[in-house]
Amino acid sequence: MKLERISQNPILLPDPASPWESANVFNPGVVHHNGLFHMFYRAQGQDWISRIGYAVSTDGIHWNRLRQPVLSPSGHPLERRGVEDPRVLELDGAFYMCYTAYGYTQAEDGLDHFGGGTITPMIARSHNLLTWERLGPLVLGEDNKDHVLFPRQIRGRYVALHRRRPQIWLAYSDDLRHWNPAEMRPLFGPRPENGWDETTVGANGVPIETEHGWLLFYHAYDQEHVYRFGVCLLDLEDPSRVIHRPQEPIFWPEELWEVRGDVPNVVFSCANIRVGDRIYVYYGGGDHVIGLATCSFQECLDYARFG
Ligand code: BMA
Repeated sequence: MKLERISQNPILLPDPASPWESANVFNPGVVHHNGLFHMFYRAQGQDWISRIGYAVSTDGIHWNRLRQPVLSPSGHPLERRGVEDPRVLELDGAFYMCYTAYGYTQAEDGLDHFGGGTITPMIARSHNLLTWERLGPLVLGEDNKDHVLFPRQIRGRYVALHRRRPQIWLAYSDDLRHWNPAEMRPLFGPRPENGWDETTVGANGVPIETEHGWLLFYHAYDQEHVYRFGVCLLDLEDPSRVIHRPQEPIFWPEELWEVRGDVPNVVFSCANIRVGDRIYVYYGGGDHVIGLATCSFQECLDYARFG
């Protein structure tokens, strides 16, 4: 099974006339709600700080962008270098955005120190998709990202995936604000003998609920730092149980704008949404532009079960 690009071209490009999205637009999260596709994407402009932009579409391919970002760094040292990689979903009647805060470590002298970067998994909530309220971090004081919420409670609790290098981990919460570190568990890690997912793995978009389990898209890179996507199936009521994890990747960089770019050989996805009988996988190419690849829902599920 392999994802198919909807075209040989990206679907969203940087805007040279914009101060905040002139350099790169990439790694979007997408929700399909009331017949509209809402896209939240990471953007970088002249100051090289990441902000989250917003665009809306009726077909998921052609977009109308908002001129201002919907989320910018808060001013807190943990976000001073940017807000990145939004994964967005609807849950219990509200919208949630899992994003990565990129910051400076502040030393005792109170000054920012450029050398030490902090990477913090944050969660924000919205009721209108445009104004976002920060709920707080999933965990503090460690390099942790690629976090995403499951789209419903499981056994009465909120569940998130996150990445403690080099593995994907699970976390549990009763209120989406407090995530007890003592309950965090590894889900799966890289497969050292397996080439494409030998080094590090992380979750892509919100897992898709199916009758056979949670369909999880994930990314991995190898020792050459080439990013690829895979899929697997998790138990519906106990997502710490991997039902099946196929050996082969389903997508990798091939187009020039994926192989080159701001960072070479990167496809990086924060959205895999089911629309009817298809899955739309939105991704950043080369940390520079946004592409779309799709597959049949049924074919993908069969591959995740038996591939
Ligand atoms: C990851 C994240 C992504 C990025 C990828 C490839 O660590 O920073 O935003 O797309 O690296 O550079």
